[in-house]
Amino acid sequence: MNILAISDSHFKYHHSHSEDANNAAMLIRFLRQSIGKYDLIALVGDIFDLWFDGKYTIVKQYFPLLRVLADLHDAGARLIFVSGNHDFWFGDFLPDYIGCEIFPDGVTIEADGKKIRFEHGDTRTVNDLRYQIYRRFIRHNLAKHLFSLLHPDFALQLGTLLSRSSRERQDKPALRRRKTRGLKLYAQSLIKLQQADIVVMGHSHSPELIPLTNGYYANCGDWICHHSFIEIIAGKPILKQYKDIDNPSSLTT
Ligand SMILES: [Mn+2]
Repeated sequence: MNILAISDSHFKYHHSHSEDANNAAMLIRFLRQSIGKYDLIALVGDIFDLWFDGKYTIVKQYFPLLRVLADLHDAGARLIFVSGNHDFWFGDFLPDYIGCEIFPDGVTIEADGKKIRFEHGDTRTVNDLRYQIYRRFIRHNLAKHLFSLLHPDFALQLGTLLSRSSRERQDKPALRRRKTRGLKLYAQSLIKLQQADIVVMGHSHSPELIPLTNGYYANCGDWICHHSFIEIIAGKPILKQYKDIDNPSSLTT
């Protein structure tokens, strides 16, 4: 079985920097080149920088990404989407119109005799109680319902303000690294308990493939700095970086 896992592209509806637009275009090109190559594609959270879909509405700026996801699905790939800390308010759009299965807290898949766990990782950081409380509140159905009562254009702006303020509170790199150490520890414990052979996560934005006793911890990295992804071919994980031949400047990174 050929599996692709990506995370943390933070695809935006509004590009405030030219880098955002470049990263978005690169992701679309990569996914377009992936059509027909994979049996399973795992989207391991924070694919969208902010997601919501209403009873009658979606964010039209996401159409290029949604279209390629639909094409991947139509070409035979099973699509699984694990919620991140930026994309979790999913309505029926992704499952009903794209054919994406949604897993709010992660999922374990069996393939080629391996148990593969996909999880974003935001609940596995260490010393992060404040975020865990915020997460409970923001994922609550009441918060989602109140948001859905707003005009979508206004809701989107409000959501952007909220996520911007949470970004401004973001930790310095050293503290972030200490917190995301929890992801590898979690992977180690799952493998020890024989609940997984390969644990694929995101969230840290650090691409990693670490062999452990009886398994692997794999982190997809991101599509902001690294343009990295994990392939699992016949049960063997590989960490790769996309080299964008249509955009030669990306080859120097
Ligand atoms: Mn995240």
